[in-house]
Amino acid sequence: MGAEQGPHNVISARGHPLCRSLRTPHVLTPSRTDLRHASYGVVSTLLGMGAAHLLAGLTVPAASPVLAVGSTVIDLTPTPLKEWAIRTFGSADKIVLVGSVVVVVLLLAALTGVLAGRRPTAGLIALVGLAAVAGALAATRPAAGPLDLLPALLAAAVGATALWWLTRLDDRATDGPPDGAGGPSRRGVVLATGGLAAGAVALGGLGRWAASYRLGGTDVTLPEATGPAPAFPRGLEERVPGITPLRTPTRDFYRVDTRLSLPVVDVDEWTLTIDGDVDQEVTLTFADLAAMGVVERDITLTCVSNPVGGPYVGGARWLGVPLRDVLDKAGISRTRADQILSTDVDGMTISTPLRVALDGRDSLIAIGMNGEPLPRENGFPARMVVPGLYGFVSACKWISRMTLTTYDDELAYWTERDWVTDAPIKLSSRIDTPRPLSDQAPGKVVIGGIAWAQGVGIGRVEVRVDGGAWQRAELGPEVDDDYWRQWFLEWDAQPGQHFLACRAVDKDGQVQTPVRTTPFPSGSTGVHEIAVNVS
Ligand SMILES: Nc1nc2c(c(=O)[nH]1)N[C@H]1C(S)=C(S)[C@@H](COP(=O)(O)O)O[C@H]1N2
Ligand SMILES: [Mo]
Repeated sequence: MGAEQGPHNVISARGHPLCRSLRTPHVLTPSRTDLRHASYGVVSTLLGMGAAHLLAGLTVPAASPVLAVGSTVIDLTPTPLKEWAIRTFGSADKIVLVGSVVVVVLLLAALTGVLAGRRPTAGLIALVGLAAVAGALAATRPAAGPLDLLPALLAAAVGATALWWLTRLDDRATDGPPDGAGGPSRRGVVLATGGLAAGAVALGGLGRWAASYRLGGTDVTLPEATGPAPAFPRGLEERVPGITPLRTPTRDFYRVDTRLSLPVVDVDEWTLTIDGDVDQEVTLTFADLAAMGVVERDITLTCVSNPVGGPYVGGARWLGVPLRDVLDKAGISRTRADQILSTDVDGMTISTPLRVALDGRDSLIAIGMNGEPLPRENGFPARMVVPGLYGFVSACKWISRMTLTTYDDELAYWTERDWVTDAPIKLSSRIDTPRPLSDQAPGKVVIGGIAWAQGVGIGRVEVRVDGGAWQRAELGPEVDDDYWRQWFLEWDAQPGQHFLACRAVDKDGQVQTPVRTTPFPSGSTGVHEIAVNVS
């Protein structure tokens, strides 16, 4: 990739008569040489990264240098910057992040190459140093093992060898055809560089494929629910085109987590341990869980990072074991714990206030979603779901341990980053249709969307046009109080620009506040207001 930019042209341009005459001034010669060597640094680093990505794909995907560095950057990113990235780039935030990491790494790699051109040993040491940083980061991830060092070691070995080889080829290269002394032609060096670049891309691609291939299927047999949810009502989708479907199709369900690669979980080896301040520590297999008696619940999950009007909210039918039943296996009647510290298969932690989770709401260890096993993205093989709490304090995906402990003794990932510990989902609503800034024909326009008040239920939804009086919208079918509610209102649109706003009122009469707050530290508030053009 990197080798296709500037350096190639510069190298081949050297045969051009004009360029040849430019070769003499000493100021220009070093910079051209530097550019060539920079390309060697970039290509060698890419090749090392590609080889490491493949090895990681075959062993521990998250130990890939790119992913290890990326994950560390995610963890170290200050909360306001993270908020900004999610706001600005949405779900593409990780692509932007990995892209930025790669750009920085390749800049460093280019410098390494330049250094190697001048002082070969120093250049090689710098390249090994780059790989060592990645190795250190991979090996210090929460659930890292000794295997996690291997990809970085391989990156160092492959990268340094390639750099040494290219630097040496360049040294011996001649401007004409290969000379009698065995020196390669300039063209030969360019070809070698291009070949290694292609190799890097191929290795990296193979690594990606290996990782996803190893993820395998998620086909487990789900048990029948002893407490099946009632028949799911028909939503307003047909009546109100453009409205959020009453049940989010699984593939469209939002995804929010700190991961760059999906964890590889073999369900036959997976276990869930309950420990900490319990009567006795227990470890359950997937079969143990599935045999415990599962219930089915319709619950709307929401992310604390969802801005007003944002997309990080979804409604699904979850199949799972009541959380209390799972904790009772370990015995918690005498516990002094105030939090459940959940740990995922890779050591990520999420804490949930114990009393809230067990206050009678339908908290689950979920193993199914919309009639299927959990998708990889949403926590296969098991996750926590607690209605009414934002996901970051409740919905631990790929859960492998629940430790009964206290906030004084242990801090979870987001608690360390100053988010609140008890985070009830805020009463909110969103306009789905018409789309912001869309053009509408005058006459009947249907304004529609969704509203949620988990735990209490939506009492009514109101719509305001151009700052006028709040008008009551018509509600869609009710699923349950933990589930969102669709709504719509017919509006007689007159030509001009108009502002449309909505607000929810819960069944207790609490009105959604117009006061705007950011998602940090306990969830955004404010009403969703959009502009549309009628002409
Ligand atoms: N292991 C793990 N679980 C996690 C997270 C995470 O980063 N790691 N993110 C949480 C957050 S912030 C939310 S909002 C929900 C999102 O669940 P979803 O991706 O299935 O929509 O998962 C929660 N569970
Ligand atoms: Mo979240």
